[in-house]
Amino acid sequence: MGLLDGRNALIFGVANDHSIAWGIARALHEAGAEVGFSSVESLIERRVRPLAESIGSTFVEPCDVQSDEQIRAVFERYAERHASLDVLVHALAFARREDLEGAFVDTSRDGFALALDVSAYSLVALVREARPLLRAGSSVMTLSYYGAEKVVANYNVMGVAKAALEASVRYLAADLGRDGIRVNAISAGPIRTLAASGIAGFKRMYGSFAEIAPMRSNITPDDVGRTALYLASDLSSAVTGETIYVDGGFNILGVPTGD
Ligand code: NAD
Ligand code: 0WE
Repeated sequence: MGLLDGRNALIFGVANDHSIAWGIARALHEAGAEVGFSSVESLIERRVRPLAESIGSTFVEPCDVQSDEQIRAVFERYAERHASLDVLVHALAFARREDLEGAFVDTSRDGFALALDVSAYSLVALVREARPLLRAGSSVMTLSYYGAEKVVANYNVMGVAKAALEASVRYLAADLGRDGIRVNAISAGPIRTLAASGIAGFKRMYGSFAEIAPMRSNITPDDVGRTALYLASDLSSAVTGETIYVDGGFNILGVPTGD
């Protein structure tokens, strides 16, 4: 018997088998959930469908979260096949590469708007379109990062977007709480995914994380998946509006120096 037997989940943000979204998908599937996927069109056939099929999923739909129409279409198709949605996972972000290096003060108006649109507003848009399918006991979650709260070199406009995302989680939780729908964020430590590859200084930061974090090891998508399972299930029945750290304790340090 699984914690999520008979429940339906829909996960946005799988790019490949290193994605945090894929770690979450495996954890929810192992607990008995039926998992559907949405990702950008270009990734669907080569990357996402094979992964989906490996866990018996048939719902795989394209969506660029910058398009209200595409978001609406995904939930329309989901509603054709499912009466309700128990778990909604938002695991995506984007900023221009040029805005993830150099000085934050040089962020353009366009770059700022793009990062906030894809990385923060999209959660609001997804929840609004999902709402007819959500019911008492449903759980929504998103992925954040410590740069929302403290300055992390080069994270720049993404830090501002994650701050907006975490605030959006609180306002959404306040809106939907009366309907028994919960909304939370998982703030994960650095993980080597596609979104982290080629980031200036990520490798060095990833290496020193394991020397500095209280638990002295890096974070895996499976670590995130286990917290996602807790948030998706009734184990977290009275937890909403929170940002839960999955970071081996890194965020509790005042002066992160290691040994
Ligand atoms: P990833 O590259 O595997 O996933 C990012 C996803 O965002 C991709 O699937 C990409 O297609 C999607 N995406 C980007 N623009 C989109 C758009 N316009 N429409 C739809 N999808 C779009 O990387 P990941 O590290 O698994 O990232 C997942 C989430 O986890 C992100 O929110 C990221 O900020 C967050 N996060 C990552 C780390 C880390 O160190 N990797 C740490 C904490 C939080
Ligand atoms: O949220 C993220 C990364 C999100 C991301 C990644 C990219 C790379 C490719 C958003 N937009 C883009 N745009 C691209 O063109 N993380 C938490 C991972 C990450 O990114 C960093 C980090 C960490 C950690 C950037 C600078 C410093 C640390």
